[in-house]
Amino acid sequence: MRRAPTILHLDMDAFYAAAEQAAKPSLRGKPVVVGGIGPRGVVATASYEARVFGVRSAMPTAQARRLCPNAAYLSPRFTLYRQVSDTVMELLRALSPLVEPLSLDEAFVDLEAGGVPAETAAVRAVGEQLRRDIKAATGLTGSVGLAGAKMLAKIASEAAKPDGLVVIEPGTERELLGPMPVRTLPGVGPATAETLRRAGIHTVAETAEAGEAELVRLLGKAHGTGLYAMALGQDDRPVVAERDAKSVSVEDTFEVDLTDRTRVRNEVLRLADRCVGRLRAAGRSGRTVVIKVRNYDFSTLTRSETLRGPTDDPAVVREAAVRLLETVDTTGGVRLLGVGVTGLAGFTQEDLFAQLATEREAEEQAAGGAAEPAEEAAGEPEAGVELPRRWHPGLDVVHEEFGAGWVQGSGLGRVTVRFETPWSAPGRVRTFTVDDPALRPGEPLPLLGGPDQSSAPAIRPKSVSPAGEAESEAGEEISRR
Ligand code: TTP
Ligand code: MG
Ligand code: MG
Repeated sequence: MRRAPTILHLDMDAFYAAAEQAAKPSLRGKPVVVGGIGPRGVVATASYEARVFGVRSAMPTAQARRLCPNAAYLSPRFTLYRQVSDTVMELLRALSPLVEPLSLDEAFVDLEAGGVPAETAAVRAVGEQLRRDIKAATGLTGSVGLAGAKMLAKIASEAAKPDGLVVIEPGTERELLGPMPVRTLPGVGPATAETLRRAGIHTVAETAEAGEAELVRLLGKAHGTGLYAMALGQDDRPVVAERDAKSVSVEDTFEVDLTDRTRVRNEVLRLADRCVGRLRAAGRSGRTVVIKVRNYDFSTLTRSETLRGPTDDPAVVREAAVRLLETVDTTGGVRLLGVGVTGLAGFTQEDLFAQLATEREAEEQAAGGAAEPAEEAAGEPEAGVELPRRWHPGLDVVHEEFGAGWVQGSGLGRVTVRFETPWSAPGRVRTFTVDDPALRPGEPLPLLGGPDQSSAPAIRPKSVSPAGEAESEAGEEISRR
């Protein structure tokens, strides 16, 4: 534990949904749900306006539609989110060499390693300035937590949401954590919480009072000891720059052992996507794909496969992970699954081109299933009918006469488009036939900028486009590695 709150945790507010609201003026202040829009799709996230109705991440989209029928339901546009993420991560890297991205919208920063004086006033000023810089550079808001430990910094940013900053002064953490539900602590899922509840333990304070021996008796050695330390606010994990890391991996423990083979496979696919998300957030690629399987009896094994070259392609990592899974007997039940990529390299030029080529494809695929990528592409209202193009709601289009807009909906051979841009007033809706030759798919527009940039797509191949400001930064980033 540090004596000053020099660990910063940043998390963007309602990230995908906020990016969509910034891009689509007619949706500002309205409920927006981003995710798989098909019948088996899952919610990736919901704007705060939609959360009021109970819509949450990972909820089936069908359930969200029942709770909040008037929300806009949009397919994700990962190209845009990655672009915003890159901008945010660059701002963080300007604060310290020790930045640990956890996902596209979230990272730890070690401010002490960045030379910020170890005093509350100084770190608070840096956190507030960062929030202003993020707003200015992206148009979006993020929340900041500052504390002397990673766990506490993350709890602080959660408490700061939305659009806020919270500092936990070292020395006050036990008092602050005490009344919080035990679920607040990392690693406490519904099953652990239930075990603790049956033992009369509901809050963090009660967890600490129970004592280490009792927690070990209830939860086993590793989990019990770890939980006790966290209940005391003790967490000395360092911030690790992903750039220096040798591997990136993600894993999940399941409340109930998984026995269904399809479910196991879907979880592995989901983990592969999450792993690639972290890999990309760090601007890295890797050569070896690893899976980890812990069986019902706690026996744990890993399998790995080394590719011909480094990759950050979700399809390649998914395929390798599934191939590896096929070599493992999971019939007894699986407690934990993990997917990792090791042998990390920075981006090579070759990777970049390969990435650009597959990006469209991956988005097409993801647009149907989003948070549940294992699902097949969404059934459109007119599924079964041969369509010349698929117009997913939320995606960018350009019309020869009316200019840039986005798909509001499609069905029965028609597509409705709202013509507006991030810097325009809310726009009008027009309807076309799905094969209207004047209508074609567009590129994400920059969230900030203005009419003078309206012809410039937000994303261009970084290494070949003329140097706009964002691209020249990215170019330097690549050559540094
Ligand atoms: P989060 O930071 O967990 O959520 P959020 O940014 O939408 O909202 P907030 O932080 O204000 O509570 O996740 C970041 C993005 O990751 C989110 O916008 C969409 C995506 N995501 C999924 O696709 N599936 C999920 O289950 C979760 C939790 C997030
Ligand atoms: Mg977030
Ligand atoms: Mg997050």
